[in-house]
Amino acid sequence: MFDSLLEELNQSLILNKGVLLRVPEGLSERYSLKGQGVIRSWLWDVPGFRRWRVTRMDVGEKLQVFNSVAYPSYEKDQPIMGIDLLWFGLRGKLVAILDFQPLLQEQDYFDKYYPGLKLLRDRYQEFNDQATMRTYDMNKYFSPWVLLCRGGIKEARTTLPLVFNEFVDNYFQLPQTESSIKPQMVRKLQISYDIYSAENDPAHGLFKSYFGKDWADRFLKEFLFPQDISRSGFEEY
Ligand code: BLA
Repeated sequence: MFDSLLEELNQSLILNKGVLLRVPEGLSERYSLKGQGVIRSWLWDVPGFRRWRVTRMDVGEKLQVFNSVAYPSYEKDQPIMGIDLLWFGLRGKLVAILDFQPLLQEQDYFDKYYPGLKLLRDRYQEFNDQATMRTYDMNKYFSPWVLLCRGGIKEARTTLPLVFNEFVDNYFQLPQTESSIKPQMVRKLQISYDIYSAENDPAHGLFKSYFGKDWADRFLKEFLFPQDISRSGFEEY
């Protein structure tokens, strides 16, 4: 599950002149201590973005994960792109969340960046489950049009691939007009997104149980939500 979506995202990144970067030693691939799962991650350098990360976790029928976050350059005030897809095969349950995560919860900002996402959500009612959010505060870094689906095999196989495709295309087509937020402020807001996300991420326990506490702590701090990547230089692949 999700490999075709990963492939589709990779193709989009290449089309948008993305180049693979080196992931810090030890974080690019890790097998479970219990010997039944693997997690792999990639980092992309994409023009207009300061960081684009992708993670795929494969624990067979038990759990499949596809997670990606894109941070625009500090010179741009575009929303952060967030994707979190989970498939619990034994129960046949899909949890899919896709959002343009806003830096500001303001009308002008929504008017500028959200017409596409609004249309998308109007067309896919199955992705309208945001009322079921528990661990995150909807008003912080989620948009009013977050696509959230708690579904089954039908949604996973038929609707999700369509939504995913349009969602990614839409994100690349966001307006490129001048930023109305100063780079220093964008930086602050992106860092506080990482701090907030690291505190609220429901995945830490999961990572700990599969890959051990030390690795889970490092993965969260260094890869998922490093707060400010400009302090550590990544080499080109
Ligand atoms: C929910 N995400 C979850 C859950 C898990 C993960 C286990 C709970 C599933 C459930 O509700 O049954 C797992 N999150 C992961 C994993 C990674 C991760 C494995 O980050 C890393 C590889 N989460 C994000 C991003 C978004 C996001 C970028 O990482 C934004 C689109 C959202 N995840 C998100 C939301 C929920 C969730 C909104 C539902 C939580 C809730 O009910 O409040």
